[in-house]
Order: sequence, then structure tokens, then C-alpha cells
Amino acid sequence: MEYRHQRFRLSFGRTQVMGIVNVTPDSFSDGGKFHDPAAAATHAMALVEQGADIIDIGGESSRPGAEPTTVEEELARVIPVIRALVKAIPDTPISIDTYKPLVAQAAMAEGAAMINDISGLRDPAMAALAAKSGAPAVVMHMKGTPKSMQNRPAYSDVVAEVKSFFKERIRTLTRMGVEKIILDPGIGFGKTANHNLQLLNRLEEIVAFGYPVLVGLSRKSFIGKALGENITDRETGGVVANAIAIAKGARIIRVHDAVLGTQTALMADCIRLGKKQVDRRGPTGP
Ligand code: HH2
Repeated sequence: MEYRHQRFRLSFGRTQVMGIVNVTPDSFSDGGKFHDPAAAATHAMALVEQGADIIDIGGESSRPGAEPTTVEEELARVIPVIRALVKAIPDTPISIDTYKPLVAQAAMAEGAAMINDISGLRDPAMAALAAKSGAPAVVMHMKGTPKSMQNRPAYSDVVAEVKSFFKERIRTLTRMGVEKIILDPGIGFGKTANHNLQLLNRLEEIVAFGYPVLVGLSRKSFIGKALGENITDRETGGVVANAIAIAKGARIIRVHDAVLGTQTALMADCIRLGKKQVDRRGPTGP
């Protein structure tokens, strides 16, 4: 399966690595590091150099308890970075991590080629924008909002609830003309560590919808919780979790560390496909 948009081709024969660039002062693992547009652009170029296929730019933290950012502030953070990157890395699709249609629209006017919406395109204006532009759109499941989502999240069956959310979203969005849907269970968004583990354990059930599945688990707290109280380094746990997600059918992994991410994708793809030399330089670009 592949999604073509403008000059880009996202081919899901191999796992796509999405490198995270948070242009925020308060993101949970790298807040403040790339707040300056020049630092963010340099970091994005390094991620591409290390093998990232897609760059995901976000201007508002969605960590638990985070306060929303205004449209003006979010635009001021992300637009200069997108402008710089469209020139510097024209072969790499830029994804805009926002649930605000005005931010997505401005980002796409500057050359962003993909929408990553943690609210699952619940705002009809966002769905309309995805339909009109034809851009691939990540539809993520989140229970509540970042401000409140970790206040005792409860489900009778988390996987069943996420699946019924996707069922409704797919029906509504395809009716509105959104074709290039990517599903994301939303690891850590209104979920306990056990909920996250159940979603990963039963990821095949989400893959069964027939759309590409993205997982964003990099450095999240369920890894630290699974490995023990004092763990500060969550990278090894993230590599294992991403590899298992790929084995279960995930085709995009969203990562902070592109060296580890591309090695994970390559190794997991080699085993999954039963052959070496999976072409990591295969097309996502022109
Ligand atoms: N996770 C985060 C942000 N955006 N988008 C998708 N599709 N899936 C995710 O799991 C996801 C996401 C949170 O991680 P991060 O960007 O590192 O932190 P913050 O939200 O604090 O900026």
C-alpha cells in the first residue's frame, strides 16, 4: 500500500520513520531544546540525515496537564521552521502536528504535506481541509484533552473503545472525502500503562481496518513503569516496543531518536519480510 501526495510517496511496504521536532518550551522529553526556529530546523535536518522519512513539527505540547496554545503563538513557532525545512529538505514530507485547522491550513500553505491531529480530525473544518488538500491525515484516539486526560482514565475494554472510535471516524471521514487515513491508537492519551500495553498487545485488531497504523510511544511513561521505578533511559524499552508494533503491523513509528528508529525499522522489516537489504532509501520523496 502507498499514499501519494504532491511529489511525495509514502510506501508502506517498509516501515516509515517519523522524526519528532517539538518547537515548544514544555514538551515532556525535549521541551525547550528546539524552541528556537533555527535550532528546530537544524535538528530536523539531522533527523533526516539519520534516516527519518517524515518530519513531524509540533508547536503545542500535548503532555498530560499541558495548557492549550493560542493559534497565533503556535503559528509563530511552527511556520518559520516549516519555511526553512521546505527549502532545506525538499524530498522529505513535513507533517504538521496540530488539532487546529487554522494552523494546519497555514502549515500546508507553506508546504507541509501531512496532517497529524491528536484529536482525530474531530473538528469538521480539519476534516474538510484534509479532504480538499488530499493530504495524508493521522487520526489519533484520545480520551479527553491533554489537560485532563490522565485523571483516572477508565475503559471497560480499551481496545474495543478505540476500535469503535475508529469505525465512526472512518465512516464520517470517508464520507467527507478524506481518503488517506492513518490510524493511531494514541499511546499515553487518556490511558494508563496497562491500557497502553493492551493496545500494543492487540494492535493487529487496529491494523485489521486496512489502513496504515502509526504508533507514537517514544520515551512515554508506560515504558518507565514497565521497566521499574528508577528507570530514566526509556530508549531500549522504546526500541523493543516499536519492533513488536512493527511485527504486529504498524507501518509508521514516531520517534525522537532517528538513529534508533531507523535501525529498529530496518531490523524489524528484515525479519518481517524474511530478507536482508530492505531499501531504506526507497521513495518517500520525488
Ligand atoms: N504523541 C505526542 C504528540 N503527538 N501524535 C501522534 N500521532 N501520536 C502520538 O503518539 C503523539 C503525537 C506526544 O509526544 P511528544 O511530541 O514527544 O511530546 P509533547 O506532546 O509534550 O510535545
